[in-house]
Amino acid sequence: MELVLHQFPISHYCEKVRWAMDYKGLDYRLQNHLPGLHVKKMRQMAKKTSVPVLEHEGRSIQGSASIITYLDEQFPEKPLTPSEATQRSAALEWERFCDADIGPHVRRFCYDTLLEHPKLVVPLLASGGPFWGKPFLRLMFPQLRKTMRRLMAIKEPEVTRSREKLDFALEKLEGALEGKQYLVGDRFSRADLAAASLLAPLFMPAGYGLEWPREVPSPLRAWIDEHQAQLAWPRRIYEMHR
Ligand SMILES: N[C@@H](CCC(=O)N[C@@H](CS)C(=O)NCC(=O)O)C(=O)O
Repeated sequence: MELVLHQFPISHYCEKVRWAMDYKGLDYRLQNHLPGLHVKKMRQMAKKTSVPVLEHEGRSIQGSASIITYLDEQFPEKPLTPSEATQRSAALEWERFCDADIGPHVRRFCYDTLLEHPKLVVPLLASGGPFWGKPFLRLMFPQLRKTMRRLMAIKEPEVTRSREKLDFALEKLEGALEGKQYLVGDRFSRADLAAASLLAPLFMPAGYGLEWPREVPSPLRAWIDEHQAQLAWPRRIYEMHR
């Protein structure tokens, strides 16, 4: 039966699942939602309002980590979860860290700059949606920006805290890798996939499937420029596995 991924093209948690499904070579359909207008549909399908949600054989699985576990159970070829117990828990622990300590901070940090540039951010938010999505979000933008800033606490001192969290996370990754190619063992796993996809908005890889802005304004631009060396590893993971 058909696999349907409910998603926002801009969402890095959705990219995590897109990548997992592409890596496994699965056939699936993307159901894109407009941020804000997704709430009702998600509530009908799952407990929370967040995307990604995967629909398959009458089941709805919400949350990128649960979806990857489900995919590995249902489609065991090209596993993303290591089979050996110690490596398996290490990979799951890395993924938990990336989901909690990278994903929300990348999002807050990026939106803090992008929400001040409606011409850049509206096309990203409306990407892949209905033809009226862009004019609709443009019209609603002042309210949308206010709501997004409130829901994701995109304000000081939280933005500064997120920047510190990202600095810490990049150092932690660097320390764990120490010249190795992968976070767990000697093969690509959900640990690397989680880290690279959740950091991806900071280096904007083509494989993500979003038309990234040509110019990124500062302070985001300045931070990205300063962190090029630390972003080289996730960039390479994209080049090799996406
Ligand atoms: N831990 C969740 C996080 C998902 C998440 O934060 N999704 C955001 C988009 S990046 C979302 O749907 N926000 C709107 C909402 O929660 O209603 C996962 O791994 O899937």
